[in-house]
Amino acid sequence: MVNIKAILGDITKQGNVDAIVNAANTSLLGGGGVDGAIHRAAGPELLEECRTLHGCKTGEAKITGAYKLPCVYVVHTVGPIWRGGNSSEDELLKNCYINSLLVAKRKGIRKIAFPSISTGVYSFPLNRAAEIAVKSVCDFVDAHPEMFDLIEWVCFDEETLEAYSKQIKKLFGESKEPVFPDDDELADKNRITVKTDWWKTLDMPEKHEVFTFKRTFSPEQMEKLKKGHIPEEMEDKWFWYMEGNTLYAHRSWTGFCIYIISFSEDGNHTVTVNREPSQYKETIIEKDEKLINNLLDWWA
Ligand code: AR6
Repeated sequence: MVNIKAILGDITKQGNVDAIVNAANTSLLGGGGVDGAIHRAAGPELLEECRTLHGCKTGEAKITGAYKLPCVYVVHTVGPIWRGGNSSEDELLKNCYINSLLVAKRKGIRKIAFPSISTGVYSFPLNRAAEIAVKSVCDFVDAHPEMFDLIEWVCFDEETLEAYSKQIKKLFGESKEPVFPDDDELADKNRITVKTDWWKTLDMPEKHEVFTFKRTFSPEQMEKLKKGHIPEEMEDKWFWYMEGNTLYAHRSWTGFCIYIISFSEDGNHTVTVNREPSQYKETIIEKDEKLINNLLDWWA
């Protein structure tokens, strides 16, 4: 399932995606805003390649290499200039997103980052642009659910982040802790398949405990566990993911994996408890066992 999110940042610094999208102009020969930043970071070869494309119409998209940028491709799309709303601006903005995704798809791109197209120099009202952007991407993803792993907006300021986050929450719902929604459909929408290379796990400290506990899981519960979970805010929240039959449970953004649970087919599972030495003084196995069972009730 695709992970759709908005983050605060500079799109030229995104190394976790295969492609970034440029909010260009019809000449494709560079400009200000995010376009200028992308050309500066990519180096002059990007302009060289853009010259061979002979421009791009509003709402359409073309693709180039990324040169010195940390990703592989740049998709160039041309957003509409805001002229009051009666000049097909909405439709053209929607086309930017759809055509960018189609062009990316043809190159086998699975992770892509967008800027907030048209809301800078081109003056498209921010909330309206965010609504169209997120809706267009969601419709595309609904029609092609297996095509992308990550589609994100890299927002340059808080106001833009807020606008896109609001729309994403509206369409995808907000994942809540510690009670997972009863409604299965909503619960599934909030789940993304967590990838193990999204963060760094620190080496296990010398002091750690190991114990076993008994519990059985239905195949459906196992499937849910296998998807993993990342809360929207990472600070002081649980997140987990599975690799093979082993579940890694982290809390917050620290690199320490607190519980490593190796599931065994005979129902006797092994837990390794991993304390971050400065935060946890001692391990009381009964307490850990209780907590793990509570967490598994919630996660499975
Ligand atoms: N990373 C992410 N977002 C950025 C960055 C960055 N490094 N820099 C700016 N933004 P704009 P448009 C944000 O004006 O409205 C150019 O001259 C910015 O804060 O770049 O589609 C082109 O050549 C805003 O939220 O694009 C065209 O002539 C968003 O990116 C024209 O501007 C879009 O702002 C296109 O105008």
